[in-house]
Amino acid sequence: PIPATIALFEQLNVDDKLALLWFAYTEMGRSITPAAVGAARLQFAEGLLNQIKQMSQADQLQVMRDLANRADTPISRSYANFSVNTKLAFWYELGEFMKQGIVAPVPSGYEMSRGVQIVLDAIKQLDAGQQITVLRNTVVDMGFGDVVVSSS
Ligand code: 45D
Repeated sequence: PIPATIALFEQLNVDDKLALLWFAYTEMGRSITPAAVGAARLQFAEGLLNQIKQMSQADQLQVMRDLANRADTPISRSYANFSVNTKLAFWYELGEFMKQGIVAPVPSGYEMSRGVQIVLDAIKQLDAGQQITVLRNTVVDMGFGDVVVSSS
């Protein structure tokens, strides 16, 4: 079920990928404590996160689209150098920023597409460990450049 779920995710368009991450974060993020995500891990992502904080809302969204789209930008290149858990921690932190109003939110009336719903439902069927594996796989290939082979 894990490879199939990842394959479904890969078929989504960029905005649907962002939407899927967002709903996965809002629904599963509750069970992930910031302590588990680890301040130490976020240290590596801090420069990028601070840069994104300073941007206009339109640019913030563009950065996230570029990452999901694997566009060749300086930020996408920096992101590609993170370990997989730092990539997850980075997205988690962006989700927190969105909740706090520091990063542009998803519009309140936004409704997920059928494709997003299908992938979200597939993820919900998995156990917690499998869900994290799927999420790792969704974020690991984002950004631009060589994928760091590391499980840390
Ligand atoms: O207008 O280190 C749309 C542990 C279109 C422990 C949009 C772990 C319409 C060890 C695209 C919808 C295993 C716990 C707008 C780590 C529209 C460790 C915008 C794991 C505006 C790291 C959409 C951590 C946008 C885990 C902007 C599992 C969407 C972390 C943005 C999981 C979505 C984190 C964002 C997840 C989603 C974070 C920012 C799933 C963030 C998701």
